[in-house]
Amino acid sequence: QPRVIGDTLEGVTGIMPELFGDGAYNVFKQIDRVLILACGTSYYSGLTAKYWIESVAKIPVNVEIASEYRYRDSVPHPNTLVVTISQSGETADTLAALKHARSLGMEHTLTICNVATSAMVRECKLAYITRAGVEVGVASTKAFTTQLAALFLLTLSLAQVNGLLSDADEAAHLKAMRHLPVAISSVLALEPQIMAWAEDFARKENALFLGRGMHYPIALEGALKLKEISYIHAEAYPAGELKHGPLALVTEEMPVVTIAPNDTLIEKLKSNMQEVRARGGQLYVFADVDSRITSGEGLHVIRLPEHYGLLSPILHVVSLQLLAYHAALARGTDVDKPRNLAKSVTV
Ligand code: F1P
Repeated sequence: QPRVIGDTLEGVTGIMPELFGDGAYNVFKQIDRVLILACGTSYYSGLTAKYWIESVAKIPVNVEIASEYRYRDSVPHPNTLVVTISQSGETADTLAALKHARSLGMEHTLTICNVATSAMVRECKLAYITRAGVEVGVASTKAFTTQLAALFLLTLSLAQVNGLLSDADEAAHLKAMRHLPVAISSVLALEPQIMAWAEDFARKENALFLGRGMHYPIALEGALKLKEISYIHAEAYPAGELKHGPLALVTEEMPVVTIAPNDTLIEKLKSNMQEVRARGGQLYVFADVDSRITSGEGLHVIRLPEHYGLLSPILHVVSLQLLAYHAALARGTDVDKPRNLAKSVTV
């Protein structure tokens, strides 16, 4: 992942709409809404981008599960940038959703895709080709992190066109992005600790994942990875939603993975963690270097080495991918070819 993120950012010397193709400036200037269409893991990268685009570029974003979108009477908005996200670029549901959006009169289309020759790239006017290379396994991993890198560039480009990105901000964001390969390498170095946790998970049949804000989609992706490759039933919730139902599931048998970077939501998250502890649930917390959370009875903590601000989802998801991977290995499932799944779903 450090290498493919570096490759994806190769040649990016500044933030500019043209990173997404000729004519992107004119399109970005016209649009005042974003509609993201994707399936599976790619849908979760879209959900993460919603947090980024709304907070940095101040443009409202709607993220739709592509397999459902065309079955709803949605209200089209002409000045919408339709963004499809797809590792393969061949996912039938995402292509059908794109065509449906166009049939409703939304003509500004952009894809974030890994395959330059794919149907998705041919169908969209604008494109950013990530450089994830071929995924060895069926479950998306490096495709997800490179999609996020591309979506962050999109966020900054939209902000720039809207006059919301100062030169100093641009330089700071680019510096942080270029440091991602090093930062991801230091997350990968946590593998022995994550492996020890995975041994516990491998003996369970259920797990909960909690996140808040832009780490909620990362919790969803962590739960999906665990389901896909280890077949452990996992659900993800925004941590504040616990008390509205899922808390009923928490017992001593329930591992609860919590993504807890030291951001503005940390105090709220700590009180959600307390709700779990009070019911005897086992907390497995991915904190970061600054989070003031220490291990104790029923509370296990791994610290990511750097606090990474807006790009923190890209680091945190790698730790969750490793957790799923080692839980699957410990259970003896085939991590590359999960039962019943196909690499690209073209029907
Ligand atoms: C979408 C997706 C993947 C998942 C699996 C099935 O594919 O749901 O996220 O890992 O491979 O397809 P894509 O549109 O991103 O190629």
